[in-house]
Amino acid sequence: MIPPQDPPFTPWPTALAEHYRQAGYWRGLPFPHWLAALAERFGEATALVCGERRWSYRQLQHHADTLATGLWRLGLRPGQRVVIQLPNIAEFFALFFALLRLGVQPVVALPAHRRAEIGAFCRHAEAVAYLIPDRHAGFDYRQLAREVMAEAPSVAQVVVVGEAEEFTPFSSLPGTAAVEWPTSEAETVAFYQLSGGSTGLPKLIPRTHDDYLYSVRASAEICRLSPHTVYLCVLPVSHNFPLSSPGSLGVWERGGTVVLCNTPAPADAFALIERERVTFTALVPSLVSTWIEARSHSQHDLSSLALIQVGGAAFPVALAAQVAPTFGCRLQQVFGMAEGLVNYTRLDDPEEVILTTQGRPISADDEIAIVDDDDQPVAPGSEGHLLTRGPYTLRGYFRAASHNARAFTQHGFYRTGDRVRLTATGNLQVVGRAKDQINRGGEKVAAEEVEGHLLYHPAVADVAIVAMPDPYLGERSCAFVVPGSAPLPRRHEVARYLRERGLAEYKIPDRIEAIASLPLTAVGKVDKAALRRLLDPAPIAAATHGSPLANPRSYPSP
Ligand code: OOB
Repeated sequence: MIPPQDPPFTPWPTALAEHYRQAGYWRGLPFPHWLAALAERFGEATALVCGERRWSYRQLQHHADTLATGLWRLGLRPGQRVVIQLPNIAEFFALFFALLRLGVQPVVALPAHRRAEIGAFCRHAEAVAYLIPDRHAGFDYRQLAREVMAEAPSVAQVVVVGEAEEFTPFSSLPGTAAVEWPTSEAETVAFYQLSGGSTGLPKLIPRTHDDYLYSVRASAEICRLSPHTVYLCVLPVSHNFPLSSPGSLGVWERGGTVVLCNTPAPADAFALIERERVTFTALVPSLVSTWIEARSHSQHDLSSLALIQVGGAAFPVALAAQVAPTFGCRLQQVFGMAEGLVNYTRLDDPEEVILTTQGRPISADDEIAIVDDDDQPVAPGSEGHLLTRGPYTLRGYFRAASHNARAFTQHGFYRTGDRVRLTATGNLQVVGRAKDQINRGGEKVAAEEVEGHLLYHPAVADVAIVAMPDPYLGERSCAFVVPGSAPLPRRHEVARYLRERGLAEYKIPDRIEAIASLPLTAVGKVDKAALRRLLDPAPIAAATHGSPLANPRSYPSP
């Protein structure tokens, strides 16, 4: 049996949990049993395509089992946590399911994360191992692993897919020794998603077997997936959107095929769509722009595409309207969060709903409240803060008691930080955000985290980071800096400084502005709305570094 959970996991209240079971949402099925049932049911069908490799459902399960044996031999034990940071390659799933088989809880990082993020995840989760590629998109993850090990003493093992150097090669793991697998309880934590965050500290989102698999099953139903579905996974494989909404897991739930695309270039994605007769994919809005632009000079046959999902960031109506005509397929908007709640427009919704709203929740038991600053419900149709609770929305972050006190109401509603309105058709429209975050083409930047790093710079006396509108990414970030005694550093110097501190590239401010002092609100907080008003509305070009999409080294993520 798996040892008891860390007390900081906040379970659902007993009565609600019972209701979710009675309603058939939670089925008591842990991931390893789920995968075994799929292998039984869909056996020789193709589950996964990665380059020239094709794994059947049975092979996927076999890889997971043999790897679990190897991880056990390496000393991994149930209840431990492991940070996994892999790009869109088959080994991600083999290792993810192997860890779940062992009852070890993966913490799924994004390939773009660097020392500051990975070090913080490893320390916070007390991770015992770190699983990486050798190199990806020009970056050497083994060097990162050395730095992480130096600052996260719990990390005793590093497993490398590829050239391992001093670490454990992935290729040495598979074993056949019979190991008595532990039984995971379906209502316990299966793995941790990462929060987009709005504070300086990393936050881990516990996802249970029961709650996650419910969201996967219901999403696959809403999207009408079938054994004929061929899904192109082009967003980072571990992110909640391409993993479970319905994503790779939803495709497997229905016996379909997942095709992994490991580069952000539209030409590569188009070639895979043509070769594999892809029917379905998920994109962020900035990637939609890139694809539409690339489509005009591409000869690829994309006629197999039946559905494109778009989510992760605000999606302008004018852009949404171009999807169906350009790709000859249906559009679905998705408004979700790694914390749980996912909304979809439905496939048979009127065009107006699909183009202008972000849909409605998965579950009849997703409770939605739209409230004012005093937590009072707003008038129907008015804008307000979105609060939610339900059968797959977390009740508390991992080991974050004081943050949890603010992030949830006393009745267990999660404060999403999003501002929404409910339309007359019963759909949500995301109209803005109250959380102190920049949504940079779907990549979430917590302002406070970056401000915290910048305050260490000797020339920075004070700093505040705000979002500025961007025609391509939706938003970019601008740092207003109150210079200290030294002159204000130039943007590339700031970028170099933040890189040296180990911050992911997408968090580096796109623009730096000097300001004599930061404006304050009546209650003495930095007035970010006033700072946003100071920004030149003209799009900035020369001052910025490349977008994650234009830059082949990094990936867009929702
Ligand atoms: C998805 O998950 P996260 O955790 O990276 O980010 C969640 C946040 C939301 O709270 C919201 O602020 C923003 O991303 N967001 C959207 C949006 N979808 C997400 N803002 C406007 N319009 C949308 N359609 O991004 C995510 C997780 C599962 C499915 C889809 C997206």
